Amino acid sequence: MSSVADEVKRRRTFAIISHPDAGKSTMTEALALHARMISEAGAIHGKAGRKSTVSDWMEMEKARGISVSSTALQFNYTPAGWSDDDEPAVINLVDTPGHADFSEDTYRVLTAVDAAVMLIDAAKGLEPQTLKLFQVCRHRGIPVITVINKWDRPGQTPLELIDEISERIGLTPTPLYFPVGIAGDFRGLLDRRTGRYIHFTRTAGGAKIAPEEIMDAEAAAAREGDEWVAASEESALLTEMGQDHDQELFLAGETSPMIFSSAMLNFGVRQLLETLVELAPAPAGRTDLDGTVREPTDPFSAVVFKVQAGMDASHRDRLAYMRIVSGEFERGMVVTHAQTGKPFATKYAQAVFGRDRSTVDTAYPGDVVGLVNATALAPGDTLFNDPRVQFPPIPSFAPEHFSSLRATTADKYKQFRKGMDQLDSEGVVQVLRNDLRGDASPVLAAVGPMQFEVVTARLKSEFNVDTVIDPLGYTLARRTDAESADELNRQRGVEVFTRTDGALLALFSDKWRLQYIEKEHPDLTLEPLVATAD
Ligand SMILES: Nc1nc2c(ncn2[C@@H]2O[C@H](COP(=O)(O)OP(=O)(O)OP(=O)(O)O)[C@@H](O)[C@H]2O)c(=O)[nH]1
Ligand SMILES: [Mg+2]
Repeated sequence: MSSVADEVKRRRTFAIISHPDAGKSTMTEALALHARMISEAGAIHGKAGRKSTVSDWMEMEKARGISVSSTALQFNYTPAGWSDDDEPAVINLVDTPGHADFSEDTYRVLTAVDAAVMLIDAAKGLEPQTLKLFQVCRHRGIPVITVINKWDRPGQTPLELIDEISERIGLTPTPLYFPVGIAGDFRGLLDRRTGRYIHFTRTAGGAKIAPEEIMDAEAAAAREGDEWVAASEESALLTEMGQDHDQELFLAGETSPMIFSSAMLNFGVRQLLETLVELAPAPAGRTDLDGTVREPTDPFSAVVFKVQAGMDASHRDRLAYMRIVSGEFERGMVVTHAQTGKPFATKYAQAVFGRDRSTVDTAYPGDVVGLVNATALAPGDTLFNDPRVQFPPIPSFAPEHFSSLRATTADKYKQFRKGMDQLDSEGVVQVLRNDLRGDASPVLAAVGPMQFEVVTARLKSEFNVDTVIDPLGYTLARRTDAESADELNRQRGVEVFTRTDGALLALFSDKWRLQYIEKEHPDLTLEPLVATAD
């Protein structure tokens, strides 16, 4: 039997993050292909080429081609240089949605991983969400590996992209591999640490692993001519500027190893996977509410970072995703739920691979495990075996969009109510209620309006209820108390609600209204909600 310490050493747990459309789900799929978890990229091939990826399984995601929810995948991978006797590396990967409206989900994932892979579209460079996410990673001390993706399409030059990141983010890229061929003419990668050249060959539709030929500099120069010379010179320039990989600086968040890729053609994907195994940190301890660090080899503990239902049309169960922080997990073990102090049985524990799942019997720090029908669990919760531990909660974002929701027919009230409770507990939106509006038309509070579309789409597909959304004229919320509620309700442009967690929220039409009321009634309780990640 291997020890917990050995198991920890071979695990890597990371999120793939980026501005929308940089290729996260395509890269996730490419990584799974390289680990031979799927035999072809593009799970469904339609006329228009790839239709969906292993991580985008919700109807709305398939229809729109965007990810609206994060998805976890676990797989084993044996890097090229490892022998068959070595236990493979265990990869826990979470594909996140790029759209800002779903950034709360992405943020929760970032509280549960040890590293992040940041994708950047070679043509677009830094985009608004890229900047925000880099800041979140810095703030949380998450080391970042940067991937310049879509190198098969025309884009900026490598040095332009590197400069942009250094200057605007203050993070120094240290490319491990340098592209040979300009963006749009992707021939291969110069491995800057060995000086060798990796030439890729395209496969039909990029469905299979791209064959590689590895050669020395002389053979590369003979084959690629000026393109090789240009790559070598630019790489030498980076070395002169001190932009070579340094593990300590990477872990300290000062530098970021960089790779160039085409997730669509499967170029640079093996290099990313091996970089993750070689350089990304293994699971580390986590600081609890008292400031004590729970080390990976301590008794079992885990954090819940996501709750999601409706994965399977035939059984609408609810899955709570926990990331194991410490100790060995054995299915069936009875642990304690820190928030309630109650025992929690883990009979139905599953490893997840997109929408597929399989029973998991043992798991270790870094692993993401799904607990089925864990209705008591919410994002941010802690599970443990003695000694007791509780990790800090995940702050929820301050909503800025508010709409009322109602079913179009009265006869489906029960399903409507059930569906709302479900989506509320997952944190898809926050649900607010007051006596005036009644239970039939709760108010939904969201970070971005696309969350409302997810609500209507899921109420339809999972609960068979047609609903309509009516945007309300409120733009910001403050936490208040029972003493202040009456006065606030008398004010124009203000309405008080109870959130499901019991908090009283006052909604305001705009900040001027809020400022005016604060000035006129300085005695009222009006506290800002926990700020967003920025
Ligand atoms: N040419 C080219 N297209 C790519 C590459 N990677 C992804 N794409 C395409 O870019 C589009 C977006 O890809 P996704 O993988 O869905 O992007 P994403 O980052 O997951 O998007 P969100 O989850 O919505 O943020 C799709 O049409 C992909 O086929 C690449 O390396 N080269
Ligand atoms: Mg995606």
